[in-house]
Amino acid sequence: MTDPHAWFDEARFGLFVHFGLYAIPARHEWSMTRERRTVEDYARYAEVFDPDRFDARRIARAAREAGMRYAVLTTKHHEGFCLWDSDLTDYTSQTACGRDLVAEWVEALRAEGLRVGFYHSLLDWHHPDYTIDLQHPLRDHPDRESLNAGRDMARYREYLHGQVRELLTRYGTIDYLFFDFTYAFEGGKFPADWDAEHLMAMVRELQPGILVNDRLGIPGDLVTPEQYQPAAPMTDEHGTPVRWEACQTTNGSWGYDRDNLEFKSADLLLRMLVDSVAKDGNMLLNVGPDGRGGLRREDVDVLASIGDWMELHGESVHGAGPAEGLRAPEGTLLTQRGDRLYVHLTTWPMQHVHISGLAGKVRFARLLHDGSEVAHTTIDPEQKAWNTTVGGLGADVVTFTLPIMRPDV
Ligand code: FHN
Repeated sequence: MTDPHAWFDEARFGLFVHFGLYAIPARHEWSMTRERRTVEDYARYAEVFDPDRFDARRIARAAREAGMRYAVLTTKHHEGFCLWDSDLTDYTSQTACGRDLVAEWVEALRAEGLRVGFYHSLLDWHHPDYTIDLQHPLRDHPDRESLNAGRDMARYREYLHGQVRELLTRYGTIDYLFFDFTYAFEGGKFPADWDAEHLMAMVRELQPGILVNDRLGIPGDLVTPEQYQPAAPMTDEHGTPVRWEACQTTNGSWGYDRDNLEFKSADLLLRMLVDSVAKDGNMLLNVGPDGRGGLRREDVDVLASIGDWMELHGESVHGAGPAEGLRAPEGTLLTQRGDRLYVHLTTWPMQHVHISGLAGKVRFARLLHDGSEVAHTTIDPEQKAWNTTVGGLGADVVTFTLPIMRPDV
């Protein structure tokens, strides 16, 4: 039987999009709770929500051109504002501006040949029955206990399941569902708070081939390390390899954070992507559209730079995985696809790269970006090019330096 999630391993690279009312205060997608905003005060943003520059097709095209094969949109974040025309609340983009942004998202992704992903928050700081916990905007309220006495989490669970049902029955095949998130400790939320087992069963019944993450607090189809790169391929408690995806950001923020200009370079993000593939994982890279729904210039530029590299090197990422039985020295990442080994140097010029275990296995070494042979050459280091010395390809140890090249080099 074919693995319904094989597309995910082939894809290796996806786009994460955090968009909601929080793009208007433009400080953090947790503004509502960090600033202890009341529901009434925060809901004023819905009255001015007008994402005139939210262009799902433009976002999908930028993702495809960056070499991404799937994309995940926040259908609802913790603030509770819904980007689709839900029957269960008026706190939606449909009510605010007459647009079902989830519908626009799905149509755009399919038009660009991308797999469709939904992020859905389990937390909901707007809903009157969602119990006030340590993450809630009202957590310091003097009457928290009496306020909670009037809240019925069972009614919230019904709302949560009902909205997930809407999302999985109105927009055709959904490939990936990213629930977010369970914090199972005193004063937090446990899987039972979501009725996680029944919710997962419903998801599988409505969308049999869907990929679901691990943040319901019960086992899903993959694990999702957040804002760090695992040190090695990820395994479960028994040492069995597990599917995993690192979710990362371009600038450390998920939602639009106007004053945060600490953007990672395309080189660093590419190293993180190749690092994920070398450890048999994926990378989901986040951008946060601004208060009008437009992508910020820095995100557009970094996705375009990544796309330049992926145009020439994508075969070392898509459908690739760890190099079998080989170890890479510090500063070198190895990925493999079929009988092709890809040697990614993350620093150069380097004198030597020693990769043992290749005796007699290397038929030909060349640069991936232009197909040129890697031979005994010494190029003038002043040209900021690189030295290449290739040991006897039949030798026990193949020694060559192959910087990660980009068209502009
Ligand atoms: O609280 C959220 C956060 O805002 C963001 O959505 C990330 C993305 O994975 N998930 C939660 C923090 O783990």
